[in-house]
Amino acid sequence: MVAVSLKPLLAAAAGQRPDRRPVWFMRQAGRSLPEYRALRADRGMLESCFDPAMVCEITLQPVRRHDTDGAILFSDIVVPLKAAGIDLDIVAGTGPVIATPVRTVADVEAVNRLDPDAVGAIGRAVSLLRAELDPTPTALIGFAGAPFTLASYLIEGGPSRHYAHTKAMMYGNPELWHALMARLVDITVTFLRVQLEAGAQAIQLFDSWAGMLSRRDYETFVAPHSTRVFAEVADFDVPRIHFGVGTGELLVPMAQVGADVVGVDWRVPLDEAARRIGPDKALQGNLDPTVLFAGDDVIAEHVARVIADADRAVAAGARGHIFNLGHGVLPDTDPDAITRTVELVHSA
Ligand code: 1CP
Repeated sequence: MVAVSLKPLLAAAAGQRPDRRPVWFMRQAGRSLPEYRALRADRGMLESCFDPAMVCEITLQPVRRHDTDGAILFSDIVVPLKAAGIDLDIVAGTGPVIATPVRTVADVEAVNRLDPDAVGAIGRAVSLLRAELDPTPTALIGFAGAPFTLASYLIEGGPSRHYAHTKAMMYGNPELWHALMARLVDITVTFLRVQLEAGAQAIQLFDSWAGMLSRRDYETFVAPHSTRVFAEVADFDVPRIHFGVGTGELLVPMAQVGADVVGVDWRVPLDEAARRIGPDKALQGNLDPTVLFAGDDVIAEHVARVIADADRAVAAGARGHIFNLGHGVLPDTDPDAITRTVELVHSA
């Protein structure tokens, strides 16, 4: 029997040495691409997220253009909340906006379970994508927002700087906090399972704003819930990636909630991240997204440094490296800078 070799991203996550270093970019699908802006010109964001053909096409755009090893499903972390009946919109230039912020017992009790059929369109998009991607080296990554980051949008009502209402509930009414988090775990697990059952080959749980918390608060108010998310999808044999911004102080507990791959932002060099996390986790990251604005020579220098840091991390026991940015592609990024970055990573 001929051994079927894993796609590079899956191989790196599994501790094998793929023939090319896998690379993809958070927010690679979206406003940095003129073909995305053209397609979205007359279609709302949420409307697009529930249209399987649109999701498939937008997910594939950056893969075709940049030859990335990961295709991140085009969706949003608030899509399962919308499908569970929460009145919200994704507003251009702002992000998710919740009609009635969730702050009281009655508000929390109104957060319902997610019926898998309500995200059936996302499952159908995943199936379409698998058919397109199976002959290629690119793996399909499904995702969800982690309970804390979802809670922050629900409680604040939208993007926030200080997370004052979120932390006020966490500290002031821990019982209500944990009740809300438990409901968000259920929604997140359903959303991820729909993607996994349809064929997602890896999943990423975005706890984008967890870096606002101290380690102690993370361990008390967040870790048990994120642990349950990973545990309830553990029957699928796919790499589980976990990422947040500004989480240098949280790398240890975030690595312990059940991820195989830890995403690291640009603040902590990957060899230092590996030292903190310990062996046997793969690392993902961590080029500063603003470097893509600094010209080819600077990009080459920073890509080489990230790769050298990653190689030291692997030599010290990290399971593998998936190249990515330390956070999402900024909307004004020149798409050619992204393409050149992929070429640099693949030729390193
Ligand atoms: O390539 C991709 O990554 C596209 C798919 C994708 C993903 C993985 C989108 C499309 N959103 C997300 C996840 C997401 N959404 C996160 C986690 C990743 C991260 O930290 O960046 C978060 C925090 C959100 C919430 C959100 N949705 C924001 C951020 C608001 C804030 O608090 O600063 C925004 C701006 C959105 C809207 C959105 N989501 C996605 C796109 C392409 C857009 C822009 C919508 C548009 O085109 O008008």
